Amino acid sequence: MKKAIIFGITGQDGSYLAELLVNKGYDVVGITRRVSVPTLNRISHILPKIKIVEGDITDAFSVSNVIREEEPDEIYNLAAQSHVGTSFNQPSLTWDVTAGGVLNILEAIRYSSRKDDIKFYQASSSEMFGKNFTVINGRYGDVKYQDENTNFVPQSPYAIAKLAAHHLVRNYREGYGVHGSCGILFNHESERRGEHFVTRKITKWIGEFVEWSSDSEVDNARYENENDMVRIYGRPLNKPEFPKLRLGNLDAKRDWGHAEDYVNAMWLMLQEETPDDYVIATGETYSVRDFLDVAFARVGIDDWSNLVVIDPEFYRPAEVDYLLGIPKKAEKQLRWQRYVSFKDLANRMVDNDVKEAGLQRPSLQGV
Ligand code: NDP
Ligand code: GDR
Repeated sequence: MKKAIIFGITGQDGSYLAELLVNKGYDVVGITRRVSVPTLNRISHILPKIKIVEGDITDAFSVSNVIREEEPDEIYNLAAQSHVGTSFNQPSLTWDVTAGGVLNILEAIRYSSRKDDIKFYQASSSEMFGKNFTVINGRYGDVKYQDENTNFVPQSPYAIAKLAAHHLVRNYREGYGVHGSCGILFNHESERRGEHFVTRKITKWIGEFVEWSSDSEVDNARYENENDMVRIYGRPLNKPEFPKLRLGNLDAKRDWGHAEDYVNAMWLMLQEETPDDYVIATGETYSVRDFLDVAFARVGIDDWSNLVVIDPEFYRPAEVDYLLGIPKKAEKQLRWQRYVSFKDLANRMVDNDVKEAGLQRPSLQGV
């Protein structure tokens, strides 16, 4: 039976990867950092089947200890300060975790007596391409895309830290023979996506808005007309208006897939004899505005313009305008493919958040 260590098991990808590996019969060891509130909710359903070890990726001793004691066959590093916007406000922390943490793992592998038995996966990012893309002249005009040959021009402290880590993996691969592969993953989302990333922020808001709207219908139905309310309460019962959805740049374009498809690519990379780097993406790009269109349409709202407010707070000092990844290398070499379309992704996320908002209703909880 193979054993895998996952750094970042409590995150979106960590939870899906842990499920995948458990289903494949792996012994899974997840590293979690000590925090004052529990962060295990995404993996609570598989906790009996995995082992949790406390550790922080910035602590070199805890990293090398766990690798020595657990003797893993595969190590997946998904741990990071992964929010691009936050990285502008906390660049130092982002650097320490997202770049320094990777160095700690690589050093532990380099000095391990089992160095040649360990395969390492690093979560690199399409953010490393930043504002760069490759252009080809297609039949219908120019096509802009990124693949393994596109140069990196990172646009944020997060992307710069990821790029440093990416080069460290290459350096340890070439210099010390570490079996390290990097997945250059484009944006991938899911029902488990963190609530501060734009897709989930949108679908979570929609869920709560739908719930609020249906609640006000109940309120309205309770009283046949305004006079009833005045008779009972002395005034019409106007619910406070639902706060608008506050967003930043709606024109940014991303290549969005589903996390479940993407964790499979991570595993496939580590089954290869030779370590390498792969772009994982859908080959399609949509703007934040497009995502809003699809997500609102799912709940029957065609015009969302009155529900969304542009708030400069959510603009970034430097933006990545355009991402469209070509995953040809992974499709050919790893036989990787994705199954969830952009529309299905948005619909699944909206359905989940509408359902979750409904479950929060006090009446349903019997509170
Ligand atoms: P999340 O933000 O959901 O998860 C990040 C994980 O890192 C969490 O488990 C978090 O733990 C953990 N972590 C943070 N700091 C530390 C630390 N100091 N020590 C140990 N663990 C730590 O990210 P995703 O699951 O979305 O992404 C996984 C990885 O892939 C990240 O590295 C991300 O940068 C990268 N990536 C993600 C993409 C995406 O679109 N999702 C695309 C490309 C790359 P805790 O729960 O305690 O906060
Ligand atoms: P990104 O994802 O920065 O691509 O990084 P995010 O969802 O944060 O932003 C995507 C785009 O939406 C714009 N945007 C907003 N973003 C957020 N978070 N909140 C808003 O209110 C908002 N309004 C507009 C952003 O400006 C941006 O253009 C994600 C992370 O998962 C990284 O860890 C990962 O490496 C990359 O994807 C690939």
